[in-house]
Amino acid sequence: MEVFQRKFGEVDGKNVTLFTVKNDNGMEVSFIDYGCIITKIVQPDASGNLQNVVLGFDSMEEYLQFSPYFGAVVGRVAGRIRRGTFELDGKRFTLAKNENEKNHLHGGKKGFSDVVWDAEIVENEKEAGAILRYTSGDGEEGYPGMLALKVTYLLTDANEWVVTYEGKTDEATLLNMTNHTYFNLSGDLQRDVLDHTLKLPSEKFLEIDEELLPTGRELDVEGTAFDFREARPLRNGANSAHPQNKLAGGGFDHPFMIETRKPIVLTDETSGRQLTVTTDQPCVVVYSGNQLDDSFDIRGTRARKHLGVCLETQKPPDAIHHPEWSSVVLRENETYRAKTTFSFSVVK
Ligand code: FUC
Repeated sequence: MEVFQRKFGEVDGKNVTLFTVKNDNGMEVSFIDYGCIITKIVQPDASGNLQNVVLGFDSMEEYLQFSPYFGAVVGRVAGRIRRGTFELDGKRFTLAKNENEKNHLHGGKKGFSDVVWDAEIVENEKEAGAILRYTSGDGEEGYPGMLALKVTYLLTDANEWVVTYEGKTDEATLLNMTNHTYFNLSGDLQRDVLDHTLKLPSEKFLEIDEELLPTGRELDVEGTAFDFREARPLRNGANSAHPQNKLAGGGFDHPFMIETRKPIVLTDETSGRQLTVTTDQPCVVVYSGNQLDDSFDIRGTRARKHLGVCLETQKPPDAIHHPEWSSVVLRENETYRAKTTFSFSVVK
């Protein structure tokens, strides 16, 4: 399989390159080396119609102006860190507070989503994509340690988009990366994602507060709109009177504790498109695009609430303040590794 590349734009005096990889089934994934942003995923529907199933833009300017982390890799730490501060080995660190000058969100003011990575193309018989590398300096956004990062994107001929993350540090630091792609499997931006169904191997989700940060309580999904053990439409959560759905802005902005390697399945019955996500991570943040508004256009269509859904596989947000959850501390003798596979198919 082959990777095509062309100039996409410029940022900070650097060229940004767009990479496109296609397989024999008509599937196509495009990404740029800025923020490792997935700009487009083209997938056939049940009748073979090829359409884009993710939210993204065609110009660098739009990514710089509007993007709510569309398609990007986020880090060092995905999600929010309360008050942008934490203690590690007896030392207090202060991070960039990029949400309401209160909390740290998705890596800060200039996180992994806002820098140009070095891309090395990978082309094999059955898969192709790129290895993207970035070195995050000691003190970047307030985090300790110099971090060497590697993100690998591969599209396979089995219609899988495989994402692997690796990180090494020279001093103890925090690392918890994810990809922030907004899916809309309908391929039609006239339709939102509320009729998509989701199936999730999760018995517990994390309660959030008004600042959308986990309170520390794990709640039972049983008897709530959070119970996705059987497939159900996202609309149930958008319409739900559950205080947690209301707090999230009408829908979901919640971490779910999941059994690793069990499939998370998103389906759009109308187009017949299905996405199956498998991960080695213990948590997925389901964000139903509640904060998307009509302040910008997405490829000619006005953006609006619920136009996409993110399935952010990771360790729990704000885990540094909750020792009972998986640790996001990375030490100098360790390698951070995470892998998530997005597998595209159709149901008749
Ligand atoms: C998600 C959410 C947020 C936010 C953002 C763009 O991960 O948790 O609330 O709005 O992404």
